[in-house]
Amino acid sequence: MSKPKVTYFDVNGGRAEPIRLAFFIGGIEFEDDRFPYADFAEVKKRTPLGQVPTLEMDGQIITQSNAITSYVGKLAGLYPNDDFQALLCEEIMCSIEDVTTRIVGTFGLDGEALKTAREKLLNDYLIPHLKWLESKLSGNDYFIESRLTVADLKVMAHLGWMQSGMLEHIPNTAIAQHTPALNTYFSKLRQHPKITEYYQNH
Ligand SMILES: N[C@@H](CCC(=O)N[C@@H](CS)C(=O)NCC(=O)O)C(=O)O
Repeated sequence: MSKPKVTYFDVNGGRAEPIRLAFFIGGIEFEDDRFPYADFAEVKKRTPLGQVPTLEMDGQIITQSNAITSYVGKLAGLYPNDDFQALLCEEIMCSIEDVTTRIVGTFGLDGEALKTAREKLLNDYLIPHLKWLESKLSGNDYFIESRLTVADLKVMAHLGWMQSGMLEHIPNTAIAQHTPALNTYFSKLRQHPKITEYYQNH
C-alpha cells in the first residue's frame, strides 16, 4: 500500500475529519494534504467529481467521504466486525451526510431568506435528527459495540460543526437544549485520549 493522501480544506472539521482521525487513531501514516478555500477552484479540477475529500492511494483517486471513512475505519480497527453492527454504523454515517447536504443547501442564501430556511431546517429536520441520534445512543458512551468506531468520529465532526457558531440561525445551544444526553456523549467523546492527543496538534 502506498502512503495514502487525504485532500481537503485546511479546517479541523467537515467530511475529511473522521478520515484524518481514523488514520491517526489507527496509527497509520498518511499525508494530510490541506488547502485554503481560495485554492478550491484549482484543486477541484484535479478531482474526479469536482469534490473533496479525496483519498489518493496506489495510483487511484477515490471519492465519497463515507466510503473512505469506512475503509480507513477497517484499517484502523474502528469499524464493526459484525455485519449487522456495520449496517447500524453506516446508517448513522449516511444520516450525517443527509443532514450535511441539507445544511449546505442553505449556503447561497442570505438575509431573511437564510433566516427562514435555517429556522425551518432546524425545526423540521436538524432537531428531529439530533433526537434520533440520541435515541440510537441509548445512554451508551459510543454508538456501536460499546467501543469507538467511525460512526462516533462522523457524529463528532457534525456536532462540532453545529456547535461552532459558524451556522447562522442554528443556535450553538441546540444540542444541549434538545438532546442533553447527546451533548454529554459529545463532551465525553472529545475527552477520549486519542482524540485529545490529536487535537493537541491540530
Ligand atoms: N458525497 C460526497 C460529497 C462531497 C462534497 O460535496 N464535498 C464538498 C466539500 S465538503 C465539495 O467538494 N463540494 C463541491 C463544491 O462545493 O463545488 C462525499 O461524501 O464525499
